[in-house]
Amino acid sequence: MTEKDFRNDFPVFRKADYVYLDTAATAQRPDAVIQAEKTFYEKMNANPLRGLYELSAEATEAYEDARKTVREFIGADSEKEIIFTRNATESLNLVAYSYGLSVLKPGDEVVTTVMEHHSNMLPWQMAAEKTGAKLVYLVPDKDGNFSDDEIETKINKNTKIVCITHVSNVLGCINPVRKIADRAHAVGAKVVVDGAQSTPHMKVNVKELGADFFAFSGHKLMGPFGIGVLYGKEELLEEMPPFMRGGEMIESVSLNGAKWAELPHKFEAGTVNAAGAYGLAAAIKYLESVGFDYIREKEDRLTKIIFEEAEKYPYMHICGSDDPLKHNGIVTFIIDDVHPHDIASILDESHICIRAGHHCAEPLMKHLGVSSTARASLYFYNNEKDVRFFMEKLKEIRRYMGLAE
Ligand code: C6P
Repeated sequence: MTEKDFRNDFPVFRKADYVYLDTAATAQRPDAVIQAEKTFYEKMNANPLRGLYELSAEATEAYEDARKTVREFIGADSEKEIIFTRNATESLNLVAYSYGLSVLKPGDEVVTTVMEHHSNMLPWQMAAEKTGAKLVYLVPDKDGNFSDDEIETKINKNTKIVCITHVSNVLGCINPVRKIADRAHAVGAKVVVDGAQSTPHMKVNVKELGADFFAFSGHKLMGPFGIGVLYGKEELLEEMPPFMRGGEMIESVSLNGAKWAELPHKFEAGTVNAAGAYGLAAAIKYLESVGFDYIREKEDRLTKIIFEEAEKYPYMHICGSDDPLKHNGIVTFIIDDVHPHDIASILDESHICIRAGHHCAEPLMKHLGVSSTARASLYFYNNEKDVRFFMEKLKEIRRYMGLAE
């Protein structure tokens, strides 16, 4: 595939030649997204869904058009199934509070995995604690795979909800969501998918995945901060009580109660982030113009280079699969005798941005037998120069720390 240089679309890369390897935390924003948010505030700024004047109608139209773009992006049936939230975390909390607390009873089981981000674990711990349901964890092997036996045994007639990340933010593995969803549906359970790390990198179709709920954040796919999405099947959302209560989520209110607004507004209490939604739609259009084939090919090629270089460096140990093509552009690693925070700080001196710590996945760290790790995560705007420079600097770190090379 021909190498395209998208870096020029990003103001941050025009400012300085950052080696930005932290897209799994948040992506850089292209001009198209920054400009879209600016355009919203310059040309259509008014409180949407409320005003009876033209400007407010324009803001409403921009907001609802963005919902349509999101619906098409993830292959949902109806705009009623697309709820705008602040981020994936809020989307997952919405499901746990609204659906989880309504359906779970003592003795029921919620199945999740040891590799979940805290955002798809803590809401379920809360729901289990409040309802007397039990949390059951699927345990992956070192590559991040779940055995058939693990899936068949732990997802059983007691299971009411299965919550799984589509792509791990640490191991980079793509989980077999469809297979797990089929098993969950066979026992009558619903499936909640955390798509925070998949939507920026691959074409997602919520129906093909078998997701009953699917959550993601705008900022990880180059959209603005503060806008996220929850997809939910219409029939489930219809039955669920609101998560938050206040303005715009009602049809009528009396001193004794209220009648909720139609979907999706029932779940969007208060003034909505219309500029964020407009920016998110611009991000989706930009992402689609880059193309998922290009993104996959580029990330795989660059990940392979990191793995080849790591082979020559005995002090570096990569978590997860030995196959670079199973990492979805995420390379989490440790270097013998060097704390991951030192790795990140030393690389920062060369304008290389990586993340270090537990990546909001402490139980997974424990499972891997480490307390923290360093992580480089790639996107299509990275290039061969980035990854070669990163590996060159990485190999100097032990010497820098006064350790044997
Ligand atoms: N992971 C990372 O560096 P929010 O913060 O709501 O936008 O996304 C939460 C979230 C949920 N699920 C997964 C799989 C994630 O990776 C994240 C965010 C970032 O890995 C920040 S901790």
